[in-house]
Amino acid sequence: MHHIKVIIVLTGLVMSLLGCSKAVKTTAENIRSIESKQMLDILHKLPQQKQFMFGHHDDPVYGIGWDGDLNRSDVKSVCGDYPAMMSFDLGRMEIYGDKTLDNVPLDRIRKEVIAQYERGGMSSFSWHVDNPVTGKDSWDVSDSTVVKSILPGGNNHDKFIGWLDKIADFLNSIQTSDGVKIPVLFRPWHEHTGSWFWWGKALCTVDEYKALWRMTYDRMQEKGANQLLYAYSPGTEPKDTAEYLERYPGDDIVDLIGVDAYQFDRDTYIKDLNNALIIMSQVSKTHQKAMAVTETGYETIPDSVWWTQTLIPVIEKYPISYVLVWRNARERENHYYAPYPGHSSAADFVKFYNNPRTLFAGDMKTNK
Ligand code: BMA
Repeated sequence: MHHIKVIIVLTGLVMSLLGCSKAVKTTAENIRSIESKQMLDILHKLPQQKQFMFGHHDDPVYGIGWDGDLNRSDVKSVCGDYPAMMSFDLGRMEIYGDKTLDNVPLDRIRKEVIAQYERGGMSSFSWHVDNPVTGKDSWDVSDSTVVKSILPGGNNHDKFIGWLDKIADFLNSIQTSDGVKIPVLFRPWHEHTGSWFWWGKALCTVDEYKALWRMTYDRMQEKGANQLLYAYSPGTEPKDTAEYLERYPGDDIVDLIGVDAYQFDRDTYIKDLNNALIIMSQVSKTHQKAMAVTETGYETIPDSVWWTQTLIPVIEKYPISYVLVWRNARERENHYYAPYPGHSSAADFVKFYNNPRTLFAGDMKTNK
């Protein structure tokens, strides 16, 4: 099974080397590192091959019944391989300096991103950043002037630039032994079409939100973090392309467009995810951006055939580069989105793994 996948991936690579695949246009091309452009090429190529990566948040750092073990992953324990895409969160590292809001040491994340790159996989970063005005968390929406106050000219601008610098310094420190900065997907200011984060829709104007992105991007560039690709990740609220793009910060900034969508009620999930993916397929085409299901899942997966009977039938219709499920919390009861050994959906997940369309880390080696 995985031989087939490797052949398909290899064929795609040869085709792009021969220049047979369509060139990816981006106005930002000259300000991305060689490695990040290679990563972007792969993100564009996979859907042309009708394949997508499977992703899992905080996959190799903790899971159900374990914390911090080396060479461990609930996904690997179930199917034998790591996800092709891993995501991590930078939240509260701007305060703690050495760990994230979910108590993951930054040194460990650095090691895992390097290991993931060396095995041919990819990593992505979200940022559940604290509220810089109140000192509370990302979910503190008590004040609707926070975004304005951190923009240029605002009272908290300098403080926030200091936070951005900490993010840039950390991402810049993730390097191979040859000193190459490892390309990663940066996905800040996510789910902004809802109003549960301090940068959400009801908490700032369209222009303020776009300026927040521009400031973030410009600071990262000033700090030399040209190994970053950028993902724009609304929720399922937008009903059409105009709404999806209402706060889009610009083609010169964004490399990948996404959606964060969780299942509560099955019919609603299927309908909302389809709607979002239809909209994104149009935007992806007209703006020439890669697209992905940047966060999804069904908490505790209380449906033993969810992977093959709900998730795959929806996503396989669209040109996504990856689908990523959220974390398997070790410190919170019933907050997990990937199976672990003995879970009722484990057998179905192995079927999902064996589907020729899904890519795990071992399928990506030829892409490096
Ligand atoms: C949320 C939850 C929180 C976590 C945050 C950042 O969706 O999982 O428990 O702190 O993501 O990882």
